[in-house]
Amino acid sequence: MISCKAFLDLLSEYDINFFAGVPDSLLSSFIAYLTDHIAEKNNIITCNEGNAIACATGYYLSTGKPGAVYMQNSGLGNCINPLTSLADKEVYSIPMLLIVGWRGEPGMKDEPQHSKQGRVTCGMLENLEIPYSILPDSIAETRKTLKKAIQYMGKDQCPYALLVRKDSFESYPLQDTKATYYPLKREEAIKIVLSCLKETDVIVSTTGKTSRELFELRERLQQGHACDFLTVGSMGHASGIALGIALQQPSRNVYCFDGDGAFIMHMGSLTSIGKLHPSNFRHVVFNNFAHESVGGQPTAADVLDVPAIAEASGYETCLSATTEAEIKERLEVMQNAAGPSLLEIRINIGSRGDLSRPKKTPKENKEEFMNSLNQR
Ligand SMILES: Cc1ncc(C[n+]2csc(CCOP(=O)(O)OP(=O)(O)O)c2C)c(N)n1
Repeated sequence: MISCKAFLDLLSEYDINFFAGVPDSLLSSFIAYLTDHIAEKNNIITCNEGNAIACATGYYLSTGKPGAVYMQNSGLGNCINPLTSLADKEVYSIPMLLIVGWRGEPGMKDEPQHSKQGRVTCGMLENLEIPYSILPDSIAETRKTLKKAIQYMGKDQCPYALLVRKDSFESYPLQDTKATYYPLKREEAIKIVLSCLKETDVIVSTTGKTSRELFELRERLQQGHACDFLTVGSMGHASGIALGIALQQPSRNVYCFDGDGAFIMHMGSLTSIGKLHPSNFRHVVFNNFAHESVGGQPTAADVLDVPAIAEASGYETCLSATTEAEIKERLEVMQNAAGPSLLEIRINIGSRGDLSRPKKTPKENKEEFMNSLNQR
């Protein structure tokens, strides 16, 4: 294991002082350390990983120095286009250090949504012609690896990747949690929303702890899981999935349970929802202003007016709530109005330490869900 401070000091020795990216659980200590020690201007937590490649490109164009982009390997998909058509040496040739959390590394036990990505990560980098090394577990070896990366970026003027295995960094808990003081946590808020839904209402829930909590609550309430589609991967796409369902199943109410980080990651989805305008589409955004599932690093939600964004995108009813009474009252308003509609629920960060993971496989979830929509 290496210390976050030692790694950051080493990057600084090599004149890498700019960071952009989306948090990842394997990198959570290092990103927490950056969040606490680097000014926001030089550590941009971006909406998605492609945007981080763009920010690092802008940094390089204006300083002549490579920056670093951090991400989970699942974020590689979000940045293939800017990697091939912007940073690549056959296009603008922009050096940058990619720091990639290697979820699903072959031989390591991980969740189904990470296994495939873990297996193809090296192949993806090879196809993209991006050279890479695995981050060593001592700072002396890391120094040698970084030297090689810097030399490569200097000579070939293009991205170089460092793959980061599980437990590579010593633990560092985020200090600057930008504490909020709302009455509810996500799990409590989900429970209240569930109490206001009909048995036949469909839920498409987002990546991370939202889906895990929904699964556990359904178990505890003995409600079954057939109407819930748990989007365990593909962060930011729950609303698009819900749109696809809502348009084909106009007699069912379709709820998207989103997180602020996921909502922001593919906020463009709102334009399709506003334009296609399904009356049965109901968006619930559990806004804790953070990427809580992977370490609690802040999102940009503190400067956003989520209901106003939805309204400007063509949604009909757009509301915000913080208390149980407000949630119940505003959900009723939404349920009696034509959609698409959105309820932002402002919540406190936090979740149970013993939260488990869905016991059903994604394919079992899909089969049961399609049965409930009479498609099997
Ligand atoms: C493309 C992609 N990038 C990053 C991740 C890692 N990741 C999983 S959950 C999560 C945080 C989600 O934040 P938010 O939607 O605000 O929900 P919260 O965890 O706060 O409930 C992140 C960054 C991912 N799964 N996929």
